[in-house]
Amino acid sequence: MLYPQTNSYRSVLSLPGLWQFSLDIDERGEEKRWFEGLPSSRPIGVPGSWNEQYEDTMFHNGSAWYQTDFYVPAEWRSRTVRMRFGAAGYYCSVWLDGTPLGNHEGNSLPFEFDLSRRVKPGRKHRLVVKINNQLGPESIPPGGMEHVSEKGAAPNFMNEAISNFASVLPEIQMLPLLLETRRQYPNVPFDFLPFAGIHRPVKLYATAKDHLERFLVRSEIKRSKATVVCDVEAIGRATSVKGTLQRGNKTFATEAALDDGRATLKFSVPRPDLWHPSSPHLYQLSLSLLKGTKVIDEYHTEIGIRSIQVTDTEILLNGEPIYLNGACKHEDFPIIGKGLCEPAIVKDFSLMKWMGANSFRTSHYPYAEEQLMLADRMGFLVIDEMPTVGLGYGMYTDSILEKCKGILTELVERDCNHPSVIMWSIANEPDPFTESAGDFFGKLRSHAKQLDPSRPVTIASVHSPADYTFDVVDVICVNRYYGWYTQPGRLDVAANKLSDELDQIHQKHRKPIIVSEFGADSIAGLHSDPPEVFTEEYQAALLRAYIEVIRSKEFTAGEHIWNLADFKTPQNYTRTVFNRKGLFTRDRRPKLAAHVVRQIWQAGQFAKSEK
Ligand code: GCB
Repeated sequence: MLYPQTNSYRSVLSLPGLWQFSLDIDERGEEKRWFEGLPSSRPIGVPGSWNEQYEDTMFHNGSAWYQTDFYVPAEWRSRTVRMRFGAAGYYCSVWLDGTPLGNHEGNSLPFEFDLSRRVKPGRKHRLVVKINNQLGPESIPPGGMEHVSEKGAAPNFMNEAISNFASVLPEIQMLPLLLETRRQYPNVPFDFLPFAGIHRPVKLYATAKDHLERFLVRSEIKRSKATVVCDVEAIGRATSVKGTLQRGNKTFATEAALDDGRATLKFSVPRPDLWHPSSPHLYQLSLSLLKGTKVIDEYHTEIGIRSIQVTDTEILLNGEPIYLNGACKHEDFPIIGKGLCEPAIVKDFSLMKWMGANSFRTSHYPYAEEQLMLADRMGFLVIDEMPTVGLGYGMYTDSILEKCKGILTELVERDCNHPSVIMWSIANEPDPFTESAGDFFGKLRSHAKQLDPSRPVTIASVHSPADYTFDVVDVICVNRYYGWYTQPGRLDVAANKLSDELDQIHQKHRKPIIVSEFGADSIAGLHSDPPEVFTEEYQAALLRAYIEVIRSKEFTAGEHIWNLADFKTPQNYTRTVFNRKGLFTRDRRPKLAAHVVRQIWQAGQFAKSEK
């Protein structure tokens, strides 16, 4: 599924704006045939999550309906026309002119429908979308377990989690308590608001009947020469495909015949300008699809030439060690929630540059494609994460594995042409204590390798060295909160614990380690001397202490602070409306920690930053 674009052979019609919206409080919308048209409605902004647009939608847990009307241009007659949702969910059902188009499950990846036989120039079309955000024990991510366990249909995985933690880590007194408090509203086993709605643009696009369907790009670099390989798939009766790769005044061209709709283009690029965060060189790739000598479709994109490898202590980018410094993010902005807003993305990226960051993780789900486009251009290394957060506790079944494989396939297909994406993260903090975890994630890792042998695989883990998933990954990512959830106020003890644990993990597994989350909440404007928890000073001191420890190890490959900005969470008594571990407030004003970390990153303090 290619990202829609307008060029001489393709056109895109986007449907942003004020749609009509109605909550389906008693879940009778379908019975009342709302798919034919909403009887009453109020306006809602699309794209955007529904949560913060009205007071009564913030915690709405159930169905809601959207409606809009559109016309297609006259030139679209006898073209292939598709409707693509960048992301909407969690469960989404779509009707066009009162009849079903299809369904989709999941909140963060695109899906599309073929409308070629359904739309006609000159006719007004009505699009109706029903979204249900009730997560369950089989949704990815899971949720709503309280409701399920009442019916006895699934184990109460929170209780299981608590006893698992207690048996493996008896010293961590706080964790069971914390998990207990995560009986939160909405009741989800993760720490961000499960935003719902049509989060990303809905676009109609038209192509020729015979068209380019997808292409995968990879590069092989040997000495001072690169070979860029592009596997192309086309639909219809085209005969060949031509490609050009261009940067500055250098252009490389090649052509291949299609065999059963497939062709492989190979570009030889001597002395390539390699992509790197400090010099994110991009090449313009243009593909033309031909029937005989006639061009019938075209697609233009940017690619980067770079390689990524892993040793037992380092990540190598273009053969040189690279150290990741940055922050994890969320798709979370005031009012728009998870909704796509390009200015907000630009703002975050500019803040990350201001700090001297070179990377981030898409915690805890795939971000909008526009974020990756910007990462390619601005030079950020991205750990691209699946929406598999809060997994475990009775979920390691064949059917959930198949679902996860499907999600991973969609993710790799969507993102694998981005040079910024250097690693796949196949989960955040799954329950890792049973062999079934090792088996489940082992299979998911093999699937990732089948889809894309060129990138390392990781899992962001929160648990102790007794973690089955450490065997499965290429790079170990650990999320650690000593000095916050445990040893509060004791940064000296916390630093020692972190240091000892990192040594132990590396000794046992001999893989590079990224500390993929660490941080402390701070309420902007709250100060103390000596630093106490929740103050800006404590947050800054904790981050400094961690960075010093992490950089003192020769086997660490990165540090990702939790989080770039404060973000909205479900309600529970450990959160004051937001998770406040942001370097910036939710409206992106810097806290003391942002200045302190910026100084460390910009000034290249501590050994590793010189890498
Ligand atoms: C974690 C989770 C993240 C939470 C964070 C916290 O380990 O991965 O989703 O928000 O801790 O602040 O507790």
